[in-house]
Order: sequence, then C-alpha cells, then structure tokens
Amino acid sequence: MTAAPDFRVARGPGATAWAPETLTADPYNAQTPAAALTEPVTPAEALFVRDHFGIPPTGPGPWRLRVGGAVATAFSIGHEELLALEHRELDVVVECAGNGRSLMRPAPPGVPWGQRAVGCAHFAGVPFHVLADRAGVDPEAVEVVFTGADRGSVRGRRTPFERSLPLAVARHPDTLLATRMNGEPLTPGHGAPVRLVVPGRYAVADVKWLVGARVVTAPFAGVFQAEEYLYVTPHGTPEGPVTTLRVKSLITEPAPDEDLRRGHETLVRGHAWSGGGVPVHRVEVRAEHEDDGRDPDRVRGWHEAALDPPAGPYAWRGWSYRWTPQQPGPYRLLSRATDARGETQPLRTPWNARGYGCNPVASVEVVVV
Ligand SMILES: Nc1nc2c(c(=O)[nH]1)N[C@H]1C(S)=C(S)[C@@H](COP(=O)(O)O)O[C@H]1N2
Ligand SMILES: [Mo]
Repeated sequence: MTAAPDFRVARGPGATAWAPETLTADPYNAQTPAAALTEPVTPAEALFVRDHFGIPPTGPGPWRLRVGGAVATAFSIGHEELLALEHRELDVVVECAGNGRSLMRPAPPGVPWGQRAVGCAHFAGVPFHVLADRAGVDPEAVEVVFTGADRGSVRGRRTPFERSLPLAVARHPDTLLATRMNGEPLTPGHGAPVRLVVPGRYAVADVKWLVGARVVTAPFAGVFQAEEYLYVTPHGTPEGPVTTLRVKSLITEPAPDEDLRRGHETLVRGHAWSGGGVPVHRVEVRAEHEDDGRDPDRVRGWHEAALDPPAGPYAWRGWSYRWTPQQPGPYRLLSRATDARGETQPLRTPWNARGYGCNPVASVEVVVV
C-alpha cells in the first residue's frame, strides 16, 4: 500500500504547515492540498485561496468598517470595538462556486479548479444584524452591499470587490463579521482583519478584507453581482446568481492510485455537505471494478456509509465505509450524498457556461493487488 503523500511540514511542537497548491500566481489562486482535506477542520494555512485582485494593505490598526446607506445613523466601527462585541462560533464549509470546473467538458472559462477549492473552518464573528440594528435600517431597504478593501480592473472598469445579500440573509443571526478562524485571528490571505461569512452559500458571498456595509433600496448591480457568478445555460441565457451550496461529497481516503490488497478491509472516508443549513442525511458508496463497465446509468450496488455526528448545520459531515475488495485490478470508488430535502448528487457532471456548482458523485481510482 502506498502512503498518501505527506504535505505536512513540522513547525514547532504539534504544529503543521500545509502548502496550498498554486493554480495561478497573480492573482493568487490555490487549492487545498489533498492531505489536509482528511482533517475535519481545514487548517488555515492549507485552505484554498481565491483572490480577484490580491491582498490589500489593511492591518487591524487603521481598519474601520463603515455601515451606511439607507440607515437612520451611519457610523464606523474599529477593530478593538468589534472584538469587544459578543461573538458567535460556527463550523462552516467554504467552497468556491467554481470548484470542480476542470471536470466539465468542454472546459468553461475561469480558474481551472479541481475538486479542492473547498474546506471547512471554525469561524468566530459578530452577527452583522447587531451593527444593522445599531444603524437603524430604513423600511424600504432591500439589500446590503458588502465592500472589500481590494480593487482592480474588470473589463476596463475599476471596481472594488463588492457583493450584496438580500436584507433577510444579511440580518440572519448566522451571517457573521468573522474576526477569527480556527481559534486564531484571520490570516491576511483569508481576509484579515475582518471578513463576511455567510454559511450555506458559495464562498463568493464571504467578502474578505471587509471595509463597508451599505444598505440599499434597489437591487445591487455591481460586476461581481450582476455580471459574474451567474449560472448561464449552455445557450448563454443567465439563470440567476450562484447562492446556495449544492449537495456534494468528497473522498479523502484512500488516496488516488493507492495500492490496496485483495481481501483486506479498507476504510473509505470523506466529507459531505449541502447548502442553506440543510443537513446531509445519507452518503452511499459504490466500488466499481473495471470489468463492470463505466456507463454511469448502469451504476448499481450503492452501499450505505456510516455518518459521523454532525458538527453543526453548516459544517461538512464525516462519513466512512468499510470495504473489502474481492478482485484484483483497477477500481473506481464513488460517493454520493443526499441531503434532508432529498437533493442528491447527479451521476453525470452538470454543465453550465461559466462552470459553477459542479457537484457530480465523487470518485477516486485505486488499484487492488
Ligand atoms: N474582498 C474579496 N473577497 C472575496 C474574494 C475576493 O477576491 N476579494 N473572493 C471570493 C471568492 S470567489 C471566494 S471562493 C472566497 C475564497 O475565500 P478564501 O480565499 O478565504 O478561501 O472569497 C471570496 N471573497
Ligand atoms: Mo469563488
């Protein structure tokens, strides 16, 4: 049996450092290393990074968040004052809407993510509604626009990274102004000193380096809201913004191309998650031998995996299945998650023109000797 490659680098007692795998250098886009995905909580230094413009110079000292727009009293708040407010802690799946795009054929434009633009982190933050209530939201307000300190050019127009949320989502008690991740202050790459975390949604909602929250009375039409991050049909028709995470699973063990032994029990493990706070109800596993044929419509023999206890409504859920391969040769292991609403992962890779929300059954190829 070949061991999974070890990306851990010792850094003091008990500490590990995991290097994300760079896909593009400028702006920096990097995937979570496979070895780090076996962890229930993804280490901060390993979590994938998705930047449009790069890290802006915002330290905690001069940082302020302006809350304004259609409110009774606009104000700004500094870092110390925000830290003093009551924090809420949540384990949250962070997944890029483009995760899995490179599986789609033909390849849609965009960062060619494999299946590792994802992780699950433990966030602590102040619910945004606390600041909204302090400002006093106007009755005719419909959305809140969240602004990052980073800016750059998109098709010749300079813009900050800005995204809006419907007022009810912005005011949901689980929508957080996160100051900490995995028990430590946020790192610069993940939005220090403060980022938005909107549990259950694709991570494009989680504005990093947050400096502004503007209440608006008409739907926001910024580039990252109205032009980018839309589902677009194969015929080019926009179908609306990416919002809720689609149900999905990941196989973390065995590692791809691992050699397994015939007649020996192997633990197949992974994570599964869905969006909108809907829990994963079921994960099924199938071991498909090369001789079985690979037409996904003929795939039968799904077996119930055991689910770990849930770590909260927005965390991914660990699952495992004990498998004893009976034949030598190449196998493909598949996992399929179903959530409490009955949404299940499709067998075939869904396709859309921008390559978002790719959630087919997970698969890994292994060899039995
Ligand atoms: N200010 C700002 N926030 C941002 C982005 C960005 O480029 N700038 N990228 C978004 C996208 S598309 C994703 S997937 C997540 C990635 O978060 P991470 O880099 O901490 O993993 O941040 C989101 N928030
Ligand atoms: Mo993203």
